[in-house]
Amino acid sequence: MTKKILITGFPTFHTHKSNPTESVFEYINFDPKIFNLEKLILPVSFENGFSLLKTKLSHDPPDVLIMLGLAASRSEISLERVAINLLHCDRKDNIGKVIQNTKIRVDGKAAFFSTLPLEKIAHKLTSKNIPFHFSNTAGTYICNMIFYQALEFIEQSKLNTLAGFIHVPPTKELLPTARLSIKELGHELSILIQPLT
Ligand code: PCA
Repeated sequence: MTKKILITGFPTFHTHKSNPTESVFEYINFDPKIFNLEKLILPVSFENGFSLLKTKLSHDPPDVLIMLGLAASRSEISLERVAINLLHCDRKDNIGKVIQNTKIRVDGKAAFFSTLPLEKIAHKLTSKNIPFHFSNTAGTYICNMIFYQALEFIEQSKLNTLAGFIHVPPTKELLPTARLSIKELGHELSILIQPLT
């Protein structure tokens, strides 16, 4: 059976003029005989950020869920290891809301670990000389929130979906001094997903 991979991204937020995770899908190469790739754009919203993804996971769970987000201050792919039960940011979401010192789920677990095979992915990226690092924090803003909510939902619903979060660096379209164009980022992500198929 062909595997289903769902990749999520976000639109522009904060002061950034674009978000590579909104458009990079067009540059990810894959063989549709081996796996199906679907994309879903999630709102940058504390209140509604997870609802679309929750509906998708409830009705049509993929084999693999890769959540992408922009980490504007990083220069390479970050393999996120852990989502924590905390929201704390000065930055508004796209609705204008700020949340600080607040748990995502009052009585929830402190954290969830990514269930993607990160070591396998790291090995593949290394073999292709693609720079990356392991990250122990996806921040305390929307990306961490979606990461936490998705892993909690998958665990509670006993889904077989492997899921994790990948932060991507800004691309040249966003920051002229950036290392990568959106097309090159698409190439790096095409390599990253190979071990998941
Ligand atoms: N990055 C933000 C939210 C949307 C995005 O692409 C984050 O790291 O939380």
